[in-house]
Amino acid sequence: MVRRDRRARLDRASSKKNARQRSHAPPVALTIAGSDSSAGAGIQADLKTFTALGVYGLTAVTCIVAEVPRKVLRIEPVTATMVREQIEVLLKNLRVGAIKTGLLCSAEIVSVITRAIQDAKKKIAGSIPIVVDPVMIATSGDNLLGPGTVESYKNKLFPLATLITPNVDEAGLLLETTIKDRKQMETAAKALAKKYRASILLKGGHLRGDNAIDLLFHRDKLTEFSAPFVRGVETHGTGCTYSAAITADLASGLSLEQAIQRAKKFVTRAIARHFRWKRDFTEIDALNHRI
Ligand code: PXL
Repeated sequence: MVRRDRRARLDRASSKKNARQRSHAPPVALTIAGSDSSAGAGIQADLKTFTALGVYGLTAVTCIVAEVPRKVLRIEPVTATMVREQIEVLLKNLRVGAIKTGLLCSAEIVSVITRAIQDAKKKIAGSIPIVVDPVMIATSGDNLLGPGTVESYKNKLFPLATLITPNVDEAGLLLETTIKDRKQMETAAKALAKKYRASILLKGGHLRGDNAIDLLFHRDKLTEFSAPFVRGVETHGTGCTYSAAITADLASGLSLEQAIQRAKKFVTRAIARHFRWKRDFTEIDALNHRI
């Protein structure tokens, strides 16, 4: 009898120990973005990046895109109510360490996201870093936004952002100018930071120099992040991957500069170690998110 009691006690202790060993609570990040059927950009790229960087990824889907890297066939938005409810239920039930936004499709969706984040912020002590990747035009050149969406970004979502991550084309569109060199990048990053009272990471990859140079304007200080430009690779999803990596690192508690430095290395490596499939006379590339 005594021996059986002892056995039961040992069993209970050992199953508690096993449960403790099995359970793990990694940092959590939320992406509010579109679905890319080819899985190189959008929520698919974000989730792969979060996982590679040790962060548990949550998603609120804004729209569904039928596409392959050089061709967008169709974009279908999710209803605004559905977007709001995905965000609300996640922010209510999980401790989200950082949020990123990607493709948001329409002015109405930008509005509901802004409201859902504002409402959550009122309830949560401390602030959640918010990374806004202002996705406007696909690498293929396709316009991805409905009418009035850019205005909605400017008036509603940007003022909530911790960091905004435009490439030179998006920054040019926002400032109604063209950005052709490093000097103009500097002026544009400062102008956007002043206008929206957020930190700006202006990505210079589209300028196609020997190095892919990005400029961070944060707390009145300019910092450069540079990596050798990887040529000859189709870079669909690079922007999503970069901003997702920054978000993952912020969720893990890194400072903004540290997060960008690590994310830049991650995205450069994902491009350099890309996948390539050949079929008939075409090639399809994809970033490699495995580290
Ligand atoms: O790379 C921009 C982008 C972001 N998100 C989704 C996309 C694309 C480009 O096509 O489809 C869902």
